[in-house]
Amino acid sequence: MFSKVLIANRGEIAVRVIRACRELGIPSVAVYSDLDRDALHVRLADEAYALGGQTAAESYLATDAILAAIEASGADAVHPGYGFFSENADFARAITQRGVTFIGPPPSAIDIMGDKISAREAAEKVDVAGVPGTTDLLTSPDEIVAFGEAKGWPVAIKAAYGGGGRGMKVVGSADEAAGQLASAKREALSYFGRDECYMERYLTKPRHVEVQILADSHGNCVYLGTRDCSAQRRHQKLIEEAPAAGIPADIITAMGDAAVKVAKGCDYVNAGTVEFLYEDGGFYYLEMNTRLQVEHPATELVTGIDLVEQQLKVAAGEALAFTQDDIEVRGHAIEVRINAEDPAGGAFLPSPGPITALSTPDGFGTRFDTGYEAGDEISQFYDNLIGKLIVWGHDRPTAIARMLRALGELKVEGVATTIPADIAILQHPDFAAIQHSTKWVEETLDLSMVGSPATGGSGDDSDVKVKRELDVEVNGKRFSVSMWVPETADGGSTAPRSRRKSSDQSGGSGSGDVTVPMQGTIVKISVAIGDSVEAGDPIVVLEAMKMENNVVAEKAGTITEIRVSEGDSVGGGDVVAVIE
Ligand code: MV4
Repeated sequence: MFSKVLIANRGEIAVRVIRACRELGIPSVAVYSDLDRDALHVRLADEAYALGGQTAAESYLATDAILAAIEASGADAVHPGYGFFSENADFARAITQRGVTFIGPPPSAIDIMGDKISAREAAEKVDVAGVPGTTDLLTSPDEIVAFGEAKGWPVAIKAAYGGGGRGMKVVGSADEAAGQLASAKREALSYFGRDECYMERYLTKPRHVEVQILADSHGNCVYLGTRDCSAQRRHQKLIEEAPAAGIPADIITAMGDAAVKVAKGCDYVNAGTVEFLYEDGGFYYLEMNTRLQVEHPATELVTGIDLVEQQLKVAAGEALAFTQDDIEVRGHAIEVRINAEDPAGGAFLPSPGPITALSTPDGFGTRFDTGYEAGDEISQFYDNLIGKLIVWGHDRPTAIARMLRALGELKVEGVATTIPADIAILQHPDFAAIQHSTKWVEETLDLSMVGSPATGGSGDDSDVKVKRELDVEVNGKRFSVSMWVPETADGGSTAPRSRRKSSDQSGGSGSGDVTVPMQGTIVKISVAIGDSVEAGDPIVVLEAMKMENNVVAEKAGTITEIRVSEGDSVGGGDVVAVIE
């Protein structure tokens, strides 16, 4: 086993890995940016080294600073967590050359799965079917028309060197083929620097079902059941569950076998996830994620297998201590991601800032993984995951009820969170009946009743009110009351500042200048000059804090100016469009 493990990450996943190391008796080393000097992962690790810098690029992605920390600490292995260096084959090679173990897959497996066409070919080679389509690069819209007429519409055009759903275009009929192909190529070029595209049949109501696998360096590979991650918006998962419910046992077995074949086909070692689309009883391979995923705890709760412990053991060269027959999926687990985002009206605007109060749920079958404590700040420079609430129940309805109970106990103050949207999903009859698909949150779920937390009524900033909780006792009985008091009425206010500017959907008197709330990249322009818009209509999509955000109109009117193009970088406060 390793003598010291450096965790090249931050937040809840760094804490998760540090805990696994401690349980195995392995000293852990944290690294930290200037903003994370007092972060939980730094306090929990046995040693910690400064990387310097604030943004991810200046700190957790600064190869030289990480290599220096490895050198200084004498760590003999690095756990990359997820994101950052976790799927970076060059980083894995660089540390391996220094005699340090990368707690992850072989770099060659990362390379194969990092490129969509080679990932599709890797599955074809082991007879695992993707969505019907081609691995040939598209050269003309005529190919799309021929495919659509033969196999049926719609057809999806995907970027060969893309990922994460970016650059995917849907062609509904022959007359859209040329326009959508041109648009797909343009987007692929601007995001990925290459414009090659291929096509597949487009599935209109798929579920996102993924299989957790675990492989050692002795040729053993097992699957640890499925997860359903269909409850997502703009490719950000909101709720994940294990197992994927309502799928016949023989299909689950076939998916598991397919996942193991794909993993073995690329000589995989480590925990990994093979993604499928599931529709009308059929499943289609999509891609493989060559890392530990955010939603891994859902699998841990139904299998009893500690995935980080297993990652450390297989990276150290140990053989798996169990076979496929030993693995049993018991009961049902649900994970809810608690993000610092304001879901008011379905907008999901990032809500960075200090967490003024954090009180986490507990009780039977309840787990909360976080990297924050009250007083810590969610920085705009990193992802906005505050924590993950994971529950286990003996069946799915029990797990849903337990999650709703636990969410009721969870209190996060100072930042807006996704909790109201999570509750709306968990209480929805479609979710209970497993009638949701990957499109469901965006197309069916109604979040118009979800308001911003801790903001007062209408008006300008001079009468901003904040919510105050107060306990009172009346005739010996305890009551909790909420009061909305002017923000300025108490100097020691720790309540959040109003986010009205970006979240108020009701008013029509806002500014005609459409500004972005923070630095990021414009990934989509949703309007054209001359369009008439209502207050609350999406104008552009801004990618910031690793997620896509709708920037909405503050007032109704006509678009007279658009000052940005897709792919442009913008700073907080920049005007991107004008409404008159
Ligand atoms: C698809 C699809 C339907 N048909 N491919 C989006 C992300 C990328 N990794 C693959 N994605 C999709 N590919 C075909 N042929 C629907 C999606 C999709 C999706 C997939 C998984 C999870 C969420 C999704 C949300 C929208 C679309």
